[in-house]
Amino acid sequence: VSLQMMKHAWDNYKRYAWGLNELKPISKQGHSSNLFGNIQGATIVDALDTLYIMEMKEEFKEAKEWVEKNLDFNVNAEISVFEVNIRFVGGLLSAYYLSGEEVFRKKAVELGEKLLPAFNTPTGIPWALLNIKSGIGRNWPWASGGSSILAEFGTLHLEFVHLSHLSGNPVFAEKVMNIRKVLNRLDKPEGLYPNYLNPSSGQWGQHHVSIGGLGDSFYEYLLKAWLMSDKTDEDGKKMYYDAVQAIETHLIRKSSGGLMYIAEWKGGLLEHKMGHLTCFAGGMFALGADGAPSDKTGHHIELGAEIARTCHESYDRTRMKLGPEAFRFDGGVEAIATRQNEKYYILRPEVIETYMYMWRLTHDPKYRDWGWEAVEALEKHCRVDGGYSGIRDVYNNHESHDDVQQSFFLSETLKYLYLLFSEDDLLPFEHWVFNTEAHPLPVLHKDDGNKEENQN
Ligand code: DMJ
Repeated sequence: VSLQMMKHAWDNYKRYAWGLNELKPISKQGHSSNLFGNIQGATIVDALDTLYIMEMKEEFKEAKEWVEKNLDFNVNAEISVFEVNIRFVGGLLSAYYLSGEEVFRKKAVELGEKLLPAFNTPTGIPWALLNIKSGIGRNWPWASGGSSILAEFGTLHLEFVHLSHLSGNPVFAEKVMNIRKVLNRLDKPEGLYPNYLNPSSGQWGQHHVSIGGLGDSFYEYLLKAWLMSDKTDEDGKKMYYDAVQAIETHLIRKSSGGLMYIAEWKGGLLEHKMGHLTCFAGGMFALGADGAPSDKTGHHIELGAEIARTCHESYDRTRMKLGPEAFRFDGGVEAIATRQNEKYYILRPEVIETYMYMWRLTHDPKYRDWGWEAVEALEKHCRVDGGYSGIRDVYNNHESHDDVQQSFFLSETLKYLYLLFSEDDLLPFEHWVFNTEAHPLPVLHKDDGNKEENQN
């Protein structure tokens, strides 16, 4: 089924928005996001590995030809360093490792080089935004006193380690190792990492802590850096398990109805809200269970299972059986969105991602059942003639479509669904880690002298 869904999403993108970043499935035209400046083709690059894994050979070939002829980084554009890294660098790296086609390696390294000026700050903590022609960087104007964002500068590590591995140039890995060094020098309030860090002063901005938006994939990349290093990156390992300990003590709570959730922390006060983005943490806890210190393996699996259950409830308690952007545990509600501007669903993957990890790591059939419920809901409410669209209010009787087919729907949501219903030996966890946009990167085995090795 996910293959049919991929075909529908891809064919319509091809028909109405080919070469542009994303598809508007209702108006049947292209959608350009300023996150990628005027770099084009986000959906193509994000979808490459999904096409490959699903054995959509014709489509993969067309996509590869587009990359060869048209993917161009010599543009005067201000881009989001994080978004371009996870979608474009990540997508190209995976396409290279899966297919062995040199063009993807070349483009990934070329783009990596374009991103390097972002690190030209007093501390080496990179800017959020970068003009890839002039090399001038800056931060989001809304981010606490000129700060960089934890989930942005903390989500470069996997890709940059691979860029060094593939190019033979150590500079990429050095840049991300320095980020670790800066973080390790700083005092952390209650052992937690604030979402904001000033790249000039090297001091924390506002003390907001979140395992959802602004924080999320920083934690994910600590764990995955350790796994990707064939469990040699002891620093990454320690930082991850220490952070989880602090998260458990200060952020994880249980509602009176018995649902475990991860709250947000603002200068010591809890906001009893959990984002759809936070739901990825169920899969992360389960993935990290095996290496958990002092016999805590079962406990980390249990954390994953509880978060999966809560996120499933957030879907089940809506009219459309698709989860809201954020849900609350206060004012008499549990796992329900109460604010109108938190009721949307934009084809995000995190809940299905967690089902996939829980399935692989426990084989409890309920995770496939839950994934199937999501498939049915997507088909019923998000599928339209011209592709798949997000929904403005998942509690409503009638769909109001937002008219965007996000590129991560092809790279993540559909890939994780496909993996959920595949055998465990398709991209086995011993050999692959997924970047935060679901692009698989090979584990760099200790005895792995051969750069060209293809672990497919
Ligand atoms: C994706 O780009 C990535 O999963 C990122 O980590 C968070 N936001 C979207 C999906 O929701």
